[in-house]
Amino acid sequence: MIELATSDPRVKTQLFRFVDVLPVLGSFEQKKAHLLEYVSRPQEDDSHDAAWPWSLRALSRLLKLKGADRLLVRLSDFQVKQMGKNFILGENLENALPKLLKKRAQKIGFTLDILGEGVFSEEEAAKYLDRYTNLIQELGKKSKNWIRISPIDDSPIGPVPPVNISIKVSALDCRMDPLAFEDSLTRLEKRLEPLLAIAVRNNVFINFDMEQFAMKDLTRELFKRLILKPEFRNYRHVGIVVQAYLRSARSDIENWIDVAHKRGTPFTIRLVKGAYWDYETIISAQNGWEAPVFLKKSDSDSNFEACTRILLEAFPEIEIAVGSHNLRSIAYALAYAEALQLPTNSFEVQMLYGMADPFKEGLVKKGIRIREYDPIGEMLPGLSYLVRRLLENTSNDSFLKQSFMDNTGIHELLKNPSPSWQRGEE
Ligand code: 2OP
Repeated sequence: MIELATSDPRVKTQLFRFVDVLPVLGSFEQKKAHLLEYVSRPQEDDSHDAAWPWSLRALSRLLKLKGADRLLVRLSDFQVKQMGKNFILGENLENALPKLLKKRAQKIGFTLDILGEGVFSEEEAAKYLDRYTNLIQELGKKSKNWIRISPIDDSPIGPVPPVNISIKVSALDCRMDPLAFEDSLTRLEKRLEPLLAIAVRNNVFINFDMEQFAMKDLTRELFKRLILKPEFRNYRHVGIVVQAYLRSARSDIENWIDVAHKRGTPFTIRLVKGAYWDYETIISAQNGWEAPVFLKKSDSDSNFEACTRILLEAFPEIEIAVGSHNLRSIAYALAYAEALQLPTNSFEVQMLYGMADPFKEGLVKKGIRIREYDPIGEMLPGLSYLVRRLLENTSNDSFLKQSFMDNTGIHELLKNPSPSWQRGEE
């Protein structure tokens, strides 16, 4: 499916539209009608039929054949569900737990995320808060009997909790709005305080995920206020994300270093490139704003390396989790840590479930602390997550596509991502 999507941008768009709507479709007729609509040339496309991608034309012809239509609808249903399974660990903790323990035995730690973001009602927000509370309590209790595994459960400055949970704060409040900054903060603080207290009691690591740029400052302020409270000030096992595709990433990191200084207890920063690039560029273009993200992939890659340097140099005041599937970015972090003579377990590398598995194995062999981001939940609340994964895996700039589909050579993959301003382009 991914190969089909990368064949033509129009195929990609139509396919994503179908994936996006499929989980809410019930009957065969509904599914067939939507599939037919998406494979057919849309009215706004002013070319002629022969110019419409052949794969979509072939599908549309098949869908009109009696008998073939049933088969095709079932096949696409199956394919989308399969694709979901590739990126979602399990529907609930019960079926995910054996997989998590197996991974731990292979020296791959986890951070568990409950799929769902940007909720629309208070009822839904309360449900997520409840689910996170139960998850922390249940896993915290169970993990007391787990054996410690090296290197994933150890860092030079102390033990690392075996249970690590990633939270998207937009799942916990339906009125989270940067324009109502203080109001949103007050509500979210009230919801997250008890959650953090339970995490502390159960020795569970809590990570705040980063979402759209519009929510960044709110999420940062929330995290900052919480971790500076007397009851959480000494708790090391909290973390937040910095997205290197943001032009503000470096100054945000400098701010975090000041916070760490003031706090006196380290916390973790997960450095990622960022998963909302398409969204950010489209929203800013639509509004006539300057994009908050770098427009060239090499600029994000190069900024990632600069941020890696700053964060590794800040150890042990701040701990870094390098979140990437890009061989060059990971290799850079490893090499820079070595140059600083930091022990190999002073940082971790994080990768998503279902992506770049051979790299995970390679890092385990090198004795690196590696953690997998494992989402649990159902397809419907997981759709945005799935679409982000599809976008990543089908982007022409994607390192994943280059490494695992295009057979790009190792020298090319490890090439220095020289930023465009050095080439006089920006
Ligand atoms: C995302 O949800 C992994 O947090 C990242 O796309």
